[in-house]
Amino acid sequence: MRTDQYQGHDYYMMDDLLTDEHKLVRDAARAWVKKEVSPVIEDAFEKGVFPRNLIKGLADVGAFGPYIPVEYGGAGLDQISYGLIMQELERCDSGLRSTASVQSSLVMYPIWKYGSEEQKQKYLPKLASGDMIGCFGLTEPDHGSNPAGMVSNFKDDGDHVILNGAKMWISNAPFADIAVIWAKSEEGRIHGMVVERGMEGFTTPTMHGKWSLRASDTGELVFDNVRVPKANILPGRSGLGAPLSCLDSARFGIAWGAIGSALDCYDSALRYSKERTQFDRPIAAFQLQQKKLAEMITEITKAQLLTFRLGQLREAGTATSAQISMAKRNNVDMALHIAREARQIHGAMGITNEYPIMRHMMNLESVITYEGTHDIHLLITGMDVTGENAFK
Ligand code: TGC
Ligand code: FAD
Repeated sequence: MRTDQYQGHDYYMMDDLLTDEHKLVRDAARAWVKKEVSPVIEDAFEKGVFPRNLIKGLADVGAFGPYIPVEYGGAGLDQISYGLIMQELERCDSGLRSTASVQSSLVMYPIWKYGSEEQKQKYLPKLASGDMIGCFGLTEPDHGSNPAGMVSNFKDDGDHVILNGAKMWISNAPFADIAVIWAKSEEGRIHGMVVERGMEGFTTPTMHGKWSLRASDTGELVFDNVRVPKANILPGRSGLGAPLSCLDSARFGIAWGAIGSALDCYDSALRYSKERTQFDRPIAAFQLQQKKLAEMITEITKAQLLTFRLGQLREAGTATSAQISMAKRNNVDMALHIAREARQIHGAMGITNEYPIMRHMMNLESVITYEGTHDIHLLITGMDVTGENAFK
């Protein structure tokens, strides 16, 4: 196992734009990742399991609900701090960031934004401390990019509802204590509700066979006449806009996270190119390798600038969904391209687990698909600039 030598790369002095708190939060997350996660991540990835013993550490570095107010157990930080934590986690592994972004933006966020005061008090502090883990069920076997077509549904039954249907590809499902899920009422309106492990008829089978995001557990959510108390329905908002607003928050985190993967690939490639000698020269001295490295740091720097500005807009409450889509799409694609280039710089060594490159590359194949595919985000930008809907 190699030592994690990563130090960060800041070509345009972005650190000058950060506050002391931002740097403190980022450096704490980085130090924890290096000490606790880097030594075990390759093994977890190979075994295909999320290392659950990391949950407490994730909570301690503020990765669960960074921007949720302190009164609900969150860290009360701003959006840029949230982004920086996601960047540090994904610098190590996208699966680690996934666990944190699902917990923060897809479970805590909807409860905080749309939950009753009782729901907030009941769930948020435990989610923030990692004593409870949540998952988010929107995607169904036949409805991925088009969640509006979902068939999961519930019927009125006095002070309960009866929930039926199935969700697929759900991060953290196999071990989550609760699931924030989205289903249609008898009137066909989409509502969110909290389904708890142990409710009769609720099962969470694990999905196997992934070549990507292996250090994250993925599963199904199956609802077979589950009696859910009406008190578990999120009262604050219904309609597709409710889950999509949670995606805005998670996609924002992914835009930052993808920069982390790219930085790690660049960092490894730069170091390797200086160490590896061929034809009596370090390969870093060859123009073709310099082209790759120069383009990598250029693209990373552009993504850092785009994402920092997005963080300012998000903090001001003025970032649009389309702006978030642009950053998610650009940064994940940028990171995947850099991973492929970095793999080549490492030659044959690039395909081994001695280096993080192939793991990042495989992970990014999920990241470019989940939270809205590369195509869907392009269509969101296309619709925003033309006013024409090319989805349907
Ligand atoms: P459309 O008619 O455009 O919109 C329906 C309503 O929603 C509003 N809206 C939004 N609100 C907040 N944020 C957004 N980003 C929003 N986008 C749309 C919209 O204004 C409208 O409101 P109202 O009041 O008029 O009803 O909806 P559509 O059915 O045409 O779909 C649009 C489309 C395709 C962009 C949307 O369905 C979409 O984004 N699809 C992609 C699905 C997706 O991203 N799924 C992700 C599942 S979760 C996941 O992947 C977690 S991975 C976790 C991890 O491990 O990190
Ligand atoms: P489809 O929607 O079937 O798309 C297939 C292809 O068709 C794509 O290339 C797509 O871009 C293209 N396409 C679709 N519609 C159009 C169109 N209108 N125009 C042009 N092209 C189009 N979901 C959750 O709800 N919760 C989770 O926690 C979660 N975690 C995930 C974890 C992993 C590891 C993965 C891989 C997925 C996860 N997902 C989760 C699901 C994810 O959000 C979906 O996979 C994603 O939204 C795409 O849906 P799909 O896979 O059904 O692809």
